[in-house]
Amino acid sequence: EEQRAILLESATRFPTPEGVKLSYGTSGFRADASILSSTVFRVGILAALRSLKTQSVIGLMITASHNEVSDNGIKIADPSGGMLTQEWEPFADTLANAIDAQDLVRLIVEFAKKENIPFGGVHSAQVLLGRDTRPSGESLMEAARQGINSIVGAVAIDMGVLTTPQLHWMVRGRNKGMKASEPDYYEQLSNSFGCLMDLIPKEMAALAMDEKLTVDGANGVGGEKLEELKKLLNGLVIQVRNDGKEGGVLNEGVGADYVQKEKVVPCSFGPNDVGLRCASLDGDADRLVYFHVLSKSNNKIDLVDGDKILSLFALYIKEQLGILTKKEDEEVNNDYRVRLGVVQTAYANGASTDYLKHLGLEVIFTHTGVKYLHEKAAEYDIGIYFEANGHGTILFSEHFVCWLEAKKNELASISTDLEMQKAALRLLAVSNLINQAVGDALSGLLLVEAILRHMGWSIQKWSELYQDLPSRQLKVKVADRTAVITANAETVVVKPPGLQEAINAETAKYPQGRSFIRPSGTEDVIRVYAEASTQESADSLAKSVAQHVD
Ligand code: NG1
Ligand code: ZN
Repeated sequence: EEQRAILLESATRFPTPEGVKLSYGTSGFRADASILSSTVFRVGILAALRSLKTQSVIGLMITASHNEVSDNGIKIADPSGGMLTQEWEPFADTLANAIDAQDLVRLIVEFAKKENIPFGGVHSAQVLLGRDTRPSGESLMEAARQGINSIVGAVAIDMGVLTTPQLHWMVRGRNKGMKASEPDYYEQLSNSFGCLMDLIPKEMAALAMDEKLTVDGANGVGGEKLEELKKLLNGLVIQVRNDGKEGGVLNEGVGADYVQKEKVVPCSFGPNDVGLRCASLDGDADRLVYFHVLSKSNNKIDLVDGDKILSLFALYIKEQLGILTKKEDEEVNNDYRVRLGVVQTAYANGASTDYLKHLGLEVIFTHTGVKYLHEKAAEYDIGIYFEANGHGTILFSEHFVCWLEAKKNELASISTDLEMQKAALRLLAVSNLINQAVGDALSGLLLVEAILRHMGWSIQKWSELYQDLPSRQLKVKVADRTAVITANAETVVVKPPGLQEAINAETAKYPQGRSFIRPSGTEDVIRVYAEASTQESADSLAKSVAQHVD
């Protein structure tokens, strides 16, 4: 009863704006920041309930990632550090759209009963809060805090401005009983990066490599965090541009989303940067792409996207696994077959998929949205996933990490094969470096840098792993995007009838043609993707498919 009264009292302070219906999409709730406080307040309540239910630390991140600065959003990190369980998403929608305070309290009490959530302050709940650099973040943080505090026994811990992956990393770490403060994050990343650098083969270490990396911080949180991290790094010189301190606007003409979609240089990069190795982060630093400027005469770039980062990682991991599990050393017991899986979506460039399959790797496709990729990758000993837009990571199963630890010790005591020992150490260092909770531009960037050094490759050489097929993405505004239903990881339209046949007929007209459509999970549009042997054909294929959607 006391709980009910507190909830009712606080909820009346956060009325919902008229006529707004929100849904917890693949990236939580996102909208113009001005209409979000009641939603954020309610998600605060939900996070506290989730913490009570799981008896673990839960995370709340206030960000709208690569969207414009006037937008904001909120998403929940589950105890593992991953996204909120899909089973709770419908309830998130229900809560966000409750019409008034009474309705809200009724729904919460009902849900708590159904889920057996222990109310009444006997148990405690802990929610970690983080936000990106958006100006609206501060007041939304307060709304979230009030939501959390309206559940008896729940505590909100404000971690301030963070990247999305830092917050997820902290949630995961705390629940594993590890040290998981922001300095701990920098320490773990820089130490494991240092390990990888120390393990670079002598002949490669001797090569004169360009130590300098120039990073576009999207005028967001990633730039300032990278400034912290870089103080702890040896052998890598990082220059951050678009750090948000020189008056640039978040995500405006900058950032990974812009660079990947427009394939041009971001602001404050230009003709003088020809040949430099450059990277671009998105607004909350969970996406990473690389690029280099092609010529002094225009702003075109050679984009090295998520697919190519994935390919670089896959190549390196496969190489190290190959060394570790080779049969030559009689004394070493090699009965364990390591399962390595690579996860992509339909947006992966066809050339990348061909390349990965050619390496002999198992490539699996899932729906768009990192929660799907993450879930799939977690089924492997080592699961590598990336979206073409640069969101991804490498997951190591606990079982495999234990095996690696044991292997490392076994090798140190009996084997004379130094190379095998090094391979084990490298894989362990990668598992510590790369964020196990969610895709992380900062940890991804350090791994790319270490691998390029290991291979002795320039960005140009890396980019030549394969040649991207020309592609085009369009979006079509429709009255009802749910009218389109797809199957086979969104590559085939099953409804409305006849549409897939029309797409097939168009696609057949182009050499190496491939095209699919799907309803967006984050915007009110149908997305069209097309690939073909030339840019003109890709453009024209996308256009004609879009006409069938209209
Ligand atoms: P939707 O709007 O469902 O296409 C977009 C991205 C996803 C993912 C989510 C979450 C594309 C084509 N889609 O999803 O990859 O990043 O946003 O932010 O890039
Ligand atoms: Zn993001």
